[in-house]
Amino acid sequence: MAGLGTIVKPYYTVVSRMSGNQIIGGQSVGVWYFDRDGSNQGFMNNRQFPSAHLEIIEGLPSSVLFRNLSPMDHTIHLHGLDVDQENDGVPATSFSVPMMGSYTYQFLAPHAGTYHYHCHVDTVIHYHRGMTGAIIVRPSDSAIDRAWDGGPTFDEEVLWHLMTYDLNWKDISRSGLATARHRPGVFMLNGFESVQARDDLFTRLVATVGQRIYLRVLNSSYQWGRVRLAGLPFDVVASDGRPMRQVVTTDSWEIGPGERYDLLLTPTAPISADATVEYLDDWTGAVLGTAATRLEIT
Ligand SMILES: [Cu+2]
Repeated sequence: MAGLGTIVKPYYTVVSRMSGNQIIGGQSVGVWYFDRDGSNQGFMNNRQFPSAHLEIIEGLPSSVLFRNLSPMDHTIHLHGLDVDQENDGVPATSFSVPMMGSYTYQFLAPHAGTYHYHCHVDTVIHYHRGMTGAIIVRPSDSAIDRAWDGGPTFDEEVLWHLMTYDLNWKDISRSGLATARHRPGVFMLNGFESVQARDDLFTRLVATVGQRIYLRVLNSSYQWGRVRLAGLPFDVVASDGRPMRQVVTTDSWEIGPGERYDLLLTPTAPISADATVEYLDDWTGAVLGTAATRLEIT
């Protein structure tokens, strides 16, 4: 079924929480995250890492009422969206929202596509702790089975949040010497390592032959991520919220930190295999670790 199970609407209440807990790399890790409409949950309403995703509508005035219920300053930076300074959530050029404060970020999204939001206060740490989420801008008629007005349609839709984690950073609250280098030991998809990601309803790719799977990929890690769909060819149709000038057909695609790509897969034969993200060392290109989920085509 197309759609990610969220109501598409132009306004949200987003609440910051620093009281989350999730098992990461076999350890119980205190995570910080944004929830949607006071749900007390982050990604897909069943985990607290990464943050909840939002789905808004192209061309409609949109707003995110941010309530900071945590004991530190935070912001919401609308990464890739065309917003003015007041609503960009970068403390150095506007302001941050203090404990128990609130602010309504207002903006208009003129292009359907896959976007990103995150806290911009001491970004290195707040982001790594989990204050990062996706924003999907739906076409002007709010359709959940079409990428943009006049764009490709699809039968299944999946959102992949690429993330890595350095357990040495888990108790750090402020960036400094200890965070000068990120050495990830945990490699995830949507906040899960392979063992959980393989069967996660919101992560695995399941369809029948001939159906079109639309895969939105947001790289929230500090490394490049290389996506492979078990060797099957797919189309790269959009980049950072805009259609590709020319669609690229490939079996492997590399995505940098903060980037978004939309991939369209139309399997022509049954297959049961792993779809993978390989996380790459910036300097050498070596594979540091892999996250995998199931690709099941019947
Ligand atoms: Cu923050």
